[in-house]
Amino acid sequence: MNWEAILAPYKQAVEELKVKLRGMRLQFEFESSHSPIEFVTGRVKPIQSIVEKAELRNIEKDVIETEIQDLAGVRVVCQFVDDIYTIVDMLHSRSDFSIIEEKDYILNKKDSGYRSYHMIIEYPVETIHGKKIILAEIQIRTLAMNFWATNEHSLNYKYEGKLPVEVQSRLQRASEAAFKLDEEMSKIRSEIQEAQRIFHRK
Ligand code: 0O2
Repeated sequence: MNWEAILAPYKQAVEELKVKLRGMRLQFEFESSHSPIEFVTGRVKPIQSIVEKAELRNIEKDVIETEIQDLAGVRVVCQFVDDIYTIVDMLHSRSDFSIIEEKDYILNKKDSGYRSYHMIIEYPVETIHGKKIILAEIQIRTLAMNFWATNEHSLNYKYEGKLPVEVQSRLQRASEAAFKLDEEMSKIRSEIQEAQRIFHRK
């Protein structure tokens, strides 16, 4: 398989989506209002992990592009939980892509302790062969959720998905602590934002 050629439109989509989402952040900044976006990252799934995921789930090569929905992935990281839903609402009103699936792993956290809001979108990319509509995943989460997910992801990689029970239970506790942190920060949100406005003006 010519992976480079297959993944080229996905690479372009990730770059375009990063520009667009970072543009939202800049616009909030120019208007001197609180930005619901802290930062934006993106990646094309590495070939090795595409192959591994396809093997694990018995996905045939010719359906990889429809069955693996996160070949293109962008991540929006927010300060507060409410910001996540502000972004979700804003993404709903956009006309440059359509949302085909949403998973709220904040209201329904995963057994692992994972929390995040996921959107699968259909995104049109202009290629040298014409328009190609690809699937992309947008993950929206708080800084605390991101901290937890990044660490859990590293541990899963280290233990090849077979986490020792002790590590699993620590991760469960860490997940609850991250959730509590988000709750506590939300309660003093207006104070934090006021402080950050003053800081910005200086
Ligand atoms: P990577 O290495 O990040 O690319 P589904 O078929 O809907 O049950 P699917 O397709 O895996 O499952 O979708 P889901 O559950 O929305 O997860 C997609 C991505 O979300 C994952 O991609 C991870 O990035 C992230 N994710 C989901 N669950 C967890 C979790 O328990 N811990 C962490 N750290 N991340 C999670 P990949 O391909 O698994 O991994």
